[in-house]
Amino acid sequence: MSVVAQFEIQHHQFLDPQGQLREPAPALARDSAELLRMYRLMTLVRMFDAKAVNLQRTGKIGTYASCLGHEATHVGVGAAMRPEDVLAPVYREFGTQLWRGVKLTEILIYWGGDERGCDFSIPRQDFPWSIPIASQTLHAAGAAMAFKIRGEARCAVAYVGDGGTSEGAFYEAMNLAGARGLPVVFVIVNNRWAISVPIESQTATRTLAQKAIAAGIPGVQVDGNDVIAVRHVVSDALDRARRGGGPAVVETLTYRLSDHTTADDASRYRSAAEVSDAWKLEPLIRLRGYLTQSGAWDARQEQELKLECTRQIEAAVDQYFGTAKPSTDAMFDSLLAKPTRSLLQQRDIARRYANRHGGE
Ligand SMILES: Cc1ncc(C[n+]2csc(CCOP(=O)(O)OP(=O)(O)O)c2C)c(N)n1
Ligand SMILES: [Mg+2]
Repeated sequence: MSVVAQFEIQHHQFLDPQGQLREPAPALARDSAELLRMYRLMTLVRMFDAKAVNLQRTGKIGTYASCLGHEATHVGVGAAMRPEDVLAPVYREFGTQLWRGVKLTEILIYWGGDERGCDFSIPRQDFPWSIPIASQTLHAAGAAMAFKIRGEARCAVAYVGDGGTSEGAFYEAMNLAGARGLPVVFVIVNNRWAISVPIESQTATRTLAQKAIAAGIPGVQVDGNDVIAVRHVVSDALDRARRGGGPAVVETLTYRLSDHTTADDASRYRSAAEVSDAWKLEPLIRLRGYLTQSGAWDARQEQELKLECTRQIEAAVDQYFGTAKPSTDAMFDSLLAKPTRSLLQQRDIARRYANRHGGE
């Protein structure tokens, strides 16, 4: 007998839950200007998320998927990417999108049920939100294949949830990326739950990162509530991919502090004790603690930031309320470059229906 393959999965954390820095830490840990930029966006994400839940509760938007607790992962990944890269999100990752230039109003328009919310003014080449879980990993692998064929120094980043890693599409995307050495990074957001299915029932694997090994690509795990670690590890993976070193999988360990969506009641399947334990690890307190201890942040700045975020959010909500409704054509026109005959027939039926009902 001989051993023909062995592997190990590394776990990275620099900021512990108390906001203490573990050494050796990357240079980013001393760059307060950049850390503050990330902290500001994480705070905006947290506050906008709460507003979006309230807008759903008052009937102003449709079902909404909160990202409460995921802020460090989402902002860390956004900050690691370059503008020319391409993001293939699922449905929670607007923190990454905001870093890349998507507008708060566009996010509200999308969750208000309007396709135009996916037509981001910036970044034009990012993929829209994806509700079918894991399908976006294939889109990202396809985009990465195009970059490689064209000789462009760009990368694709695909998000996938812990639940999404059980889908065939995820394995197919990793396999293609590995076989062709594509410049794509798959970020698995392991928030421990796939609606009501806990990670323990989802898979028997010890880590989700090790799923990469079967595709011949490196997998690494990171504390997803530590924005320094997320950004550092994803930057490394992207740099390698950009230099022709091939794909990577990064598993970020975090927790979904909210319900799955506004249509869910998580208290029916998980304990209050588990959730309150998870709050002790959440990402904002941790980064704020570190910034405060290093003298880069204080209570007055915190208060001003919250006021500024409130102003920004209110302006975005006003703009959303002031956006004219789409015509019924919009949902058909954004589907295919060359609509099929049956799609055109459906568009006509919708037009007649809208005319009869005064555009409602
Ligand atoms: C292909 C597909 N199957 C089933 C669903 C229904 N569904 C919506 S969310 C979800 C769970 C996803 O969990 P996870 O991948 O962990 O992502 P999270 O919601 O935790 O971010 C499922 C099964 C879906 N959207 N798409
Ligand atoms: Mg999940």
